[in-house]
Amino acid sequence: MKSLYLLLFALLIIVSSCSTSDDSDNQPINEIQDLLRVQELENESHIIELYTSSGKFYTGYNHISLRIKNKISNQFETGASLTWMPVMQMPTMQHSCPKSGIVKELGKDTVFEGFIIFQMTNTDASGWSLKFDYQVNGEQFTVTENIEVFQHAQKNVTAFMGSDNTRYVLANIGPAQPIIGNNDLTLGLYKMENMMTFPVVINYTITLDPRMPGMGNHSSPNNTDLTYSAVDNFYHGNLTLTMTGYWVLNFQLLNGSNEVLKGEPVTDENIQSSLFLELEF
Ligand SMILES: [Cu+2]
Repeated sequence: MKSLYLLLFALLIIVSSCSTSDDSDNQPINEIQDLLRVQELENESHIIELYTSSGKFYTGYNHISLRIKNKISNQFETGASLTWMPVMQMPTMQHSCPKSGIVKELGKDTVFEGFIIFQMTNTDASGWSLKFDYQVNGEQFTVTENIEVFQHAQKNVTAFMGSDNTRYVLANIGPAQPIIGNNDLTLGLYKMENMMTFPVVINYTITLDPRMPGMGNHSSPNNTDLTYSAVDNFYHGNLTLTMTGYWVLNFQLLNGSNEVLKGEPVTDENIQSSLFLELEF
């Protein structure tokens, strides 16, 4: 009887250890954890899956992850080089918007990443299309489809004309999750060179004056002007938020010669700069 128990016990160990090792061997590594699928773009060869943290595209900065599924092998491509072109069709013309290149996500086998900054959209989310040109194993592919871009609740991006007669796009990149205290305010600044080209503007200065219009338009201490960083091609400064709620981030844009291109100081008479973004947390 005792030996029977021993035998059962031994079998139990073998079965459980087998199933454990099976589980870990077959467990697919979920490379898109915490992301939601926005859309798929399909041609004869591939399905390109687009992901964001919200599952939607919004006006402003969108960090986008994507995978390329091979329709014959049903596998995700691990090696590819991609470019993309977002285009908005307006009644009389079309234009693009600021965007990054597309690179392989660090530490991932099948996921690529980049960002797009949509500076506008139609109220029904229509108007934009997204085109990919990409290369897999030396072969060239392309795919284009309409995408939906929804209006963000806050003004998190602004397109404006500077006193130098240049059109600019300024966008809030981060913090994604603002906190009470010090925040690394990160902004993207781009020049509209033409309808399709939006290069990064370097070595300008963006002054910062955050205000709470709902509370006597008070500001906060220890804010710093934003300066350009060649590390990530964004502008950084300290944003102090003393409480939760609705804030207006008032800016002035200064060029390399410290000439003001857009925006005014906030005073008792002028409660808001003409160059501003909104933030609510
Ligand atoms: Cu447009």
